[in-house]
Amino acid sequence: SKHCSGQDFQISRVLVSFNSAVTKEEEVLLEQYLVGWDELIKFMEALGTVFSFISQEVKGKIGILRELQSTARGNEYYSVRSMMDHELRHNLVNFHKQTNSGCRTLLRLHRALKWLELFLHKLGMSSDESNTSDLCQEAYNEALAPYHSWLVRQAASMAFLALPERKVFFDIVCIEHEGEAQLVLERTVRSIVRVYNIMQEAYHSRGMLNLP
Ligand code: 1PX
Repeated sequence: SKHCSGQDFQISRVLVSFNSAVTKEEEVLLEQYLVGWDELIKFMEALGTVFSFISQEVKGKIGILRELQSTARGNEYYSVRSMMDHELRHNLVNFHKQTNSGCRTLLRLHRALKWLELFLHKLGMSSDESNTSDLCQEAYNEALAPYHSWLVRQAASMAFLALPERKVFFDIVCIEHEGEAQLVLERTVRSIVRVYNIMQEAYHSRGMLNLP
């Protein structure tokens, strides 16, 4: 459709951004990673107002990280590992209570990326009879629900019911023919998995997977 040639959301841009976030040395570049999230926000905004509480939440997290990048020590926020080591070295990471550290903020986006990986994978494998709300809910239950409060879980489940059906979805992400959906989605999933695994290891090796 027409919007796919313009500035709107394209699933391929997500793939390109997350791919370019990973260097030869297996570093994740923070700025490129956030550009990937910018692309995802465009998509959420195309889905309509029901999802704006979710995109506002993501924008808030991105805003905190960009703010940190713009400070005097901003160069320390070049890659995920340089950010972690900088914040740990200067005791900026609180393991007992919630703060606005880069590490705990990025961890929220990191967990959400697991949801996206599962959802896109399920969508790629889905058939005509599949229901996007169900796929979304299943992925959410696996990846994100364990970290969310009861109230947030209820709100999320309500939002999922407003998701468009598969065909509309493929149109929004600019997949023209259903036949290419699986291929495009699997390539996107692979780029997400690559970034996710590197970050998971970085959080794990520093004992930071459960930051409040
Ligand atoms: C084909 C492309 C699909 C693009 C989808 C875009 C990705 C959306 C990812 C949404 C992730 C949202 C949550 C991220 C942060 C978070 O977990 N925040 C919670 C904890 O924060 P705190 O600072 O208090 O520790 C916060 O409590 C959560 C707030 C509201 C989020 C509610 C549910 C998220 C649902 C998951 C995705 C639904 C997107 C539907 C679009 C297909």
